[in-house]
Amino acid sequence: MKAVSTHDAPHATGPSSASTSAKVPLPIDAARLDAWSRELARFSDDPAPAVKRVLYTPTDLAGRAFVHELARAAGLSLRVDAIGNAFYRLEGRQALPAVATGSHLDAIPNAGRFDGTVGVLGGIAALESIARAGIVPRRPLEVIAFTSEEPTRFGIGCVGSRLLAGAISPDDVRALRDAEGRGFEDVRAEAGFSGALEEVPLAPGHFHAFVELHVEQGPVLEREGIAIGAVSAIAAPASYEVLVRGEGGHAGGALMPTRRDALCAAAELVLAVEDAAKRSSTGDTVGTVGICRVFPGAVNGIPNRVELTIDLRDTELSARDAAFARIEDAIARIQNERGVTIALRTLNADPPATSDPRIVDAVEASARALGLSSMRLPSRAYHDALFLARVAPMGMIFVPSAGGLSHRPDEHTSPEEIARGAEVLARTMLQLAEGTDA
Ligand code: HGY
Ligand code: MN
Ligand code: MN
Repeated sequence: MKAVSTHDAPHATGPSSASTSAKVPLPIDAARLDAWSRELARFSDDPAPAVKRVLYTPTDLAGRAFVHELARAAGLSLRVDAIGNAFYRLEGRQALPAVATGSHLDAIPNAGRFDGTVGVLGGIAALESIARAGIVPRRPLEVIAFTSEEPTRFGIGCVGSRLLAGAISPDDVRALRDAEGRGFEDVRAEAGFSGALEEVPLAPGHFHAFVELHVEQGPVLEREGIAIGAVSAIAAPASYEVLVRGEGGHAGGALMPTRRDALCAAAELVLAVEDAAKRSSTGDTVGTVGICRVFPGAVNGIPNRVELTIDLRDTELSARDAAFARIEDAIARIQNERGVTIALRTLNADPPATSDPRIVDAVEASARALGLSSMRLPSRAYHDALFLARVAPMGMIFVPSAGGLSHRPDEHTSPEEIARGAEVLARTMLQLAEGTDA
């Protein structure tokens, strides 16, 4: 789909200023926002209550089209770029760099209905509330639905926001292959997106600020009884793919001393990843092996090849690096002791991002203005905001996750909590848009 502007937003009438907009109520209809979320969750390739929307699948495209329609009905204009990032825009009084928000609509297998969607649907509801209040912000406001925040199809997350922020090159995107060996460009074209990937990157300064609303995906806000999280930093994510090669053979005829079992070696590596994270000095390091493919996959065939992925994170880059070094030591030891070969390829190893203090302050001020409690906390999940931070001052707003759960069908945040987050977002964006900074 070419970058398009399918409909121009009607301009709300009557200018406004920071003082007026600060006092104007910006109500968010919690029930209607929840209805949007439930309707969007019906676009899924997993049976309810699970949600699965994988990049460029028909279900992903149908979910996008549904949200485009919500944005149009909310009076926002639409632009879609060459990789599928969608920009929903409310014009401002002055032609200045916009204040943006946004998140993602794709969902990993067996996910819930809140991860990502709260930031897109909540953003649309926030801009609609501003327009309905008759406020014309000094700066334009935009909601972005980023393409491929999840790594499900091509192994690397945030492809749309990385490309937009210049954190991945168009050539490296074109080199991506999915598990069936299909190239990114073929899949993108088949999904109807055309135009050169070179058109996607936006220069630093294109946005005045970027603030993402997201469910916490952790237990802190609920445990502390806090309504709003003002995110201080986003953890540094890294992911790797590992190929363990041993020697196959007959499960009956090959005696134990002769074996070079790839799965037994991989099992030691899986436990080494867990141990490397647990031994971290920060207590914040997390290590996960989420994918393990065993070949030939026969009950009576000794595994000769195992493919693994490793996901490793910490808010402190040095701690993540130290954990990675422990994993590399384990790889050398296991190879030596078991006579296997273990090849590791880095898929991504990104630095952390720190929120802009002005945006953190604006989030806290907006929560206070609504009589809501707030606290500062890091995000251990990564988000599109991690990459938007490279081209604009960044901040995030968290709302609680029940039980701290996410990436599961039973993830939950109440309609009232989401509506509160959307109203804090609306106020924060207005405050940033009306700000006197250039
Ligand atoms: O994995 C993450 O942190 C994000 O949910 N993609
Ligand atoms: Mn996610
Ligand atoms: Mn997310």
